[in-house]
Amino acid sequence: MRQVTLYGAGMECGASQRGPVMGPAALRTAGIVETLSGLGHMVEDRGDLRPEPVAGLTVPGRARNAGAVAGWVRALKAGAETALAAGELPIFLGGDHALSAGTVAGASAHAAAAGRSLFVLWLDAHTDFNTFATTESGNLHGTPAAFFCGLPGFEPFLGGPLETPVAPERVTMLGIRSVDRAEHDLVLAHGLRVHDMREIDERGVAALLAPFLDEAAAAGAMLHVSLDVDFLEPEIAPAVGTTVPGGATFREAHLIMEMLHESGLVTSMDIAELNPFLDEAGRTARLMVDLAASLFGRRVMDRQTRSRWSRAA
Ligand code: 6HN
Ligand code: MN
Ligand code: MN
Ligand code: MN
Repeated sequence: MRQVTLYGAGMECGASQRGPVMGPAALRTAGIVETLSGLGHMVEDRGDLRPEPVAGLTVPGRARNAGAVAGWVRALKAGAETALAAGELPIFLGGDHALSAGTVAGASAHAAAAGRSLFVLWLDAHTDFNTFATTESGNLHGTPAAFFCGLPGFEPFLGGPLETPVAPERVTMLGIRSVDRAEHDLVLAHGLRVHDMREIDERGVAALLAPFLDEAAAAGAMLHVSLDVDFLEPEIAPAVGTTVPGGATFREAHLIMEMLHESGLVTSMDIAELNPFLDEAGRTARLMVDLAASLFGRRVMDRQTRSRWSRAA
């Protein structure tokens, strides 16, 4: 049983299309509170966060809505730190993926204060590793991973440098199938563990995820999971503005969630990029809630074998 708290983060200033503002409402309508409560957790919906006002910010180059995004990043960083310090397991309901700049920064600040390391599992079609200098689109939802890994040039987000960057070798990305050219070179140079769809096809999600979870468990680490709707195959998850064909299947996604539950390691989570304006009668929102249910312990059969993770729930 976990103390789970939900925070709406209906930002869309980091994306190119309108609609993610409705993401938190759609996840609530799809029953996220009732579903997680029904699995035996203490669930509290804390409502929607609000961006902090950020004035007088000028940013050279292409980046769009930097001031508005910075306001959200600051509010989300504070929200994540407060929730984790209170011993809660926060789930942030997006909202575009720039929200993770704040949530992961908050989780890494908390982990550093607690003397623990932070591991990040990034489930996405994209690496979101652009910087203010490399972004081609200007959409800041393409940048959060570069920010929380401490790449330079992100001072507008917090009004100064990020003090507790995440070590790139503690970041595993799964589902990748769209990376910009400059972004690609940055990802390789910084040593993130990026598993593209081809690698999933060849080796399977379990073989890719298990060693990462083993390592996090051995380190006594915290684990943040960031789930972008476009990680999934668009045929099963159409409600996102940045669909890319060839995504993770229903079963691959559930298996990842089931392994995460079994690991007992997850300490915070984002559900990002849901755009209900593009959904088909709520089916993507319901799928996201079902995936969260798997992460929080829904299963068909109790396992007969012992978990491979010592801290298993
Ligand atoms: N997301 N690499 C593209 C860009 O605009 O920088 C796509 C970003 C997608 C962002 O999926 O959260
Ligand atoms: Mn993303
Ligand atoms: Mn994406
Ligand atoms: Mn990208």
